[in-house]
Amino acid sequence: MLLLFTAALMFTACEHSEEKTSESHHGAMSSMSHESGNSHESMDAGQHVVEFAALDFVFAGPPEIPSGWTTFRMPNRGEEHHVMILIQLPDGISYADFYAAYNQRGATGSRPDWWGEQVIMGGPAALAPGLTGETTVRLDPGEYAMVCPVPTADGTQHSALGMMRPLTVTEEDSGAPEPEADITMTLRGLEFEMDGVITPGRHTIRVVFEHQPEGKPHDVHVARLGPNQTLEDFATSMETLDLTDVYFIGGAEDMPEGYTAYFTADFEPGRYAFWCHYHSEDGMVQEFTVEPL
Ligand SMILES: [Cu+2]
Repeated sequence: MLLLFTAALMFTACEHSEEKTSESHHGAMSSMSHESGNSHESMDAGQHVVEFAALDFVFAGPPEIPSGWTTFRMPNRGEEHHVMILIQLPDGISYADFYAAYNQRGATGSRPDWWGEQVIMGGPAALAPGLTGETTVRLDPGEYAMVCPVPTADGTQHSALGMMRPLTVTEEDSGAPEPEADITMTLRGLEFEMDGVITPGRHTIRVVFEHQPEGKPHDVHVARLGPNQTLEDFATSMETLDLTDVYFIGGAEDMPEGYTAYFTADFEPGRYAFWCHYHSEDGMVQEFTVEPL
């Protein structure tokens, strides 16, 4: 789908010419969340969990998995933020075809007829180093590509550095049930519509993609805000794709209209932001607070 590469372009639009450090801010946040992020409990007994570790710059995990409800657990063992976008390839298109087309598109801008038939099927959203993301989606059998288009400081996409790989989803069904959630988020307009309150602790949030505007779908990334970081500061960082001062704890990458994803994250008391990749420029950035118990 074009979308991914629009996204990639957005990610690479900003060149970082200067080295920035923000030890106090980032250091404090990192130490804060490392412990809970390393939890290995899955969201729910009975889930089918597959683990793909995110490294700089590769996804380490199995080459094939069963179809059906699947929890993608992504420990970020790298030093940069990562995402995992699952792309279902059109019937008859292999990963080798996709890879060749991807490179050709990068080099010449041309793309094959089938390019627009790829379908983004979600996956774990932006995740800071040291944390473990868990996002559950239901996948049909087929050939997939797993991609991280997050840019390095010099603007190179992780996918170009090796963070792109094939995944075969087999006919065998995982048999796992749809997860249970204690909070539901509905995405249809420019608001993250919440049914339920996020309290301190671990939550599984159901994300209902009720309306996906053509060519510009909703997704949700959750960022923890620093003590002195305003929502405006955060929005500015994301506009310029300067990831130095941002700290994402997960979420759900976009899926087609009518689909549902689930993500699990650990929340400590504090201020957070929901951020939608394509609609942040339209104001789809929303602050919320997790109040201490
Ligand atoms: Cu990455």
